[in-house]
Amino acid sequence: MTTLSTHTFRAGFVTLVGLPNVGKSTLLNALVGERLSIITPKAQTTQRKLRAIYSNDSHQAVFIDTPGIMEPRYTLQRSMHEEAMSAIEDADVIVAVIDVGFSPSIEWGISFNPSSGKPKILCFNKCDRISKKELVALRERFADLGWEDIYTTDAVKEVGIKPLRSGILAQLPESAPLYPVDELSDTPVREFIAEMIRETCLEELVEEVPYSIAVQVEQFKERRRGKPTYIEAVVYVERESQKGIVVGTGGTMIRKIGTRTRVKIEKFLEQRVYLELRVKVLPNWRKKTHQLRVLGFRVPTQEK
Ligand SMILES: Nc1nc2c(ncn2[C@@H]2O[C@H](COP(=O)(O)OP(=O)(O)OP(=O)(O)O)[C@@H](O)[C@H]2O)c(=O)[nH]1
Ligand SMILES: [Mg+2]
Repeated sequence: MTTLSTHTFRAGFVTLVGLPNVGKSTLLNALVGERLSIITPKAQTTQRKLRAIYSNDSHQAVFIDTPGIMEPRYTLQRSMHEEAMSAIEDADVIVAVIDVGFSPSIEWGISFNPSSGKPKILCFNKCDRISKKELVALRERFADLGWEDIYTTDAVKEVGIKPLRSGILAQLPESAPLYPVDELSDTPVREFIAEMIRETCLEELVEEVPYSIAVQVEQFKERRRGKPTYIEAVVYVERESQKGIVVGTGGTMIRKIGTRTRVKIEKFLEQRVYLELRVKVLPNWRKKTHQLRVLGFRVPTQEK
């Protein structure tokens, strides 16, 4: 006798949202179990949406990482802001991420109230930064505001990830899988590589320079007979003086960025890589709609 399965599949988009630097990308990577989104100690690391897929035999969550919410001051920041807002619109489940050790983030959580009737989950991240007693008080404060689903995590040490993931999966709507169940992301490999280069730039450079950087991979050629994959990328900066800093005396800085990124790419692709980096000036690209379009960013609505 055959028994019909009564099992319903659940699938949907899960948007992680919050202020810059609260740990959204670290959480996304922990939730899917792969390092897909770049992470740095600097705010405004994530500039566009990134989808990362978690599937098991009954659920599929398509997690969307977003740029941190902020008051935008120039075209790139307006683009980033709209990316975050549109990801909230796309969501079936919204996860508001708070850095419990950072009071503006707590204040943001208190005022965050997406008007949609979508399921909302609150994540108290960086729980290692405050005491248990403070966490209990915070939980009471948010419960009083009507938050029912609250989870506590340390995304770096991957503490509390499993209960958070289960809580999210339980809120997904009934649906067939949205992506093939063995897929991890719909981002092309070239974009992952460009992001890894930008991550190293954010790690190695200081002040305004890392924020003036955009990266494009121009060539990605897999070669036969055990030869390393050939990757050529351009690191764009906004001014000639920044080019000098990124190249470094006698090319030392760009070589360091290249070597460090090559190690990351080789780990990610599980193959040997030859990475060629060039530095070019694209004057004030962050403030120019046309340049943002060319570099593949969302063009802010008012500037289309
Ligand atoms: N102590 C501690 N640090 C954390 C935790 N989660 C993330 N971090 C650190 O916080 C910093 C920012 O993490 P990201 O994941 O890049 O934060 P984000 O919210 O994606 O930041 P943006 O992309 O800039 O909006 C990094 O240095 C992380 O290692 C945590 O639970 N505890
Ligand atoms: Mg991020």
